[in-house]
Amino acid sequence: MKSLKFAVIGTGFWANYQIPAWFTVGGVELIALYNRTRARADAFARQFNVPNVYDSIDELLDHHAHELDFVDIITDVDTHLHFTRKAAERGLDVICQKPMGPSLHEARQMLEICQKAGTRLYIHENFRWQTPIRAVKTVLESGVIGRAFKARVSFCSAFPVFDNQPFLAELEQFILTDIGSHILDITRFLFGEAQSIYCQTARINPHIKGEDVANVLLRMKSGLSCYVEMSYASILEKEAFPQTLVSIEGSAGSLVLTNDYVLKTTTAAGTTTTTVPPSNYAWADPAYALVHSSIVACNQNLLADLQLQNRSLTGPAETTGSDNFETIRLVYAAYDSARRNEVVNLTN
Ligand code: 89V
Repeated sequence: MKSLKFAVIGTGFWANYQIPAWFTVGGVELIALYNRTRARADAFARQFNVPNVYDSIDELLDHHAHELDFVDIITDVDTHLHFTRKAAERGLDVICQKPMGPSLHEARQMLEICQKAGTRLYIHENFRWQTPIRAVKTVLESGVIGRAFKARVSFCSAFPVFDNQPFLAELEQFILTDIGSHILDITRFLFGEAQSIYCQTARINPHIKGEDVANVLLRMKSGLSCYVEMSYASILEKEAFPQTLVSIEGSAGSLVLTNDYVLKTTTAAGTTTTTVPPSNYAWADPAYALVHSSIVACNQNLLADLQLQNRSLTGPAETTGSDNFETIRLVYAAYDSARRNEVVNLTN
């Protein structure tokens, strides 16, 4: 199968890992880079041997849209609609970094623009692709713990995330967009769709603009009750960054994904313990190894869909634009609930 040609839009922190992850997956050719600051793009071009560099998206597309198959947008959330529109208008398929958009309205516009242009929109949402989360889903679907009725999905950390991503400290809406877009997607991946949501938020860190704590209670359509907690203000005995810890109780047992990728399954027969660590890649940052390894799995899934010649077929992609719209809908419903201090019904 011929390699698909793509351009990377945005050469910031995550491009350091998205690009090598594409090279690990293979089957793609990186033709061009865009960054608003050309010097940053030049540095990436030298590092990754990319032939064409631009600080104008229009110039990049004027020169290369005819040969490109897709673009990989790895920019700040406020520019996702802009770059999605630019690519879709040239008939290019789009992979866009999470969170999908800075509002539900802009996320919906991204969907509509790509649908109108007949191009495919995918969201690079990789937490559901983490090895431990796939293992939790396998145990859950085996039926060994019976019908799940209660769960907790937890991302609580004191990791200095603003050191690598200073723009996060400027977001008026921080942890629900940055982490909620991840772990609410894990919740949907494990338990399906939600019918109601209640959320409380707080800002503990005085040096940031947005909330750094959010506690969310979901009632899923299955009847399961799920507590989804996220914090970058949690000073705990064991720093778990960037792990998402999960506990699920069912009618025949329970499972716990705890620190250091330990997965315990308990039934009347007792408790079995396994470890489900991520793959390691030489290009990954050890502090982010779990996240960086999931970039490869996510890119592999999206590439398999992009390679489908028959565009009318429903491909294997899990985090399509329309699927991830349901995740971002939970993010902004959580803000709505916190603002009103009310339960928000999602099934209208
Ligand atoms: O992957 C991300 O969205 C990052 C992190 C999880 C590190 O906060 O912003």
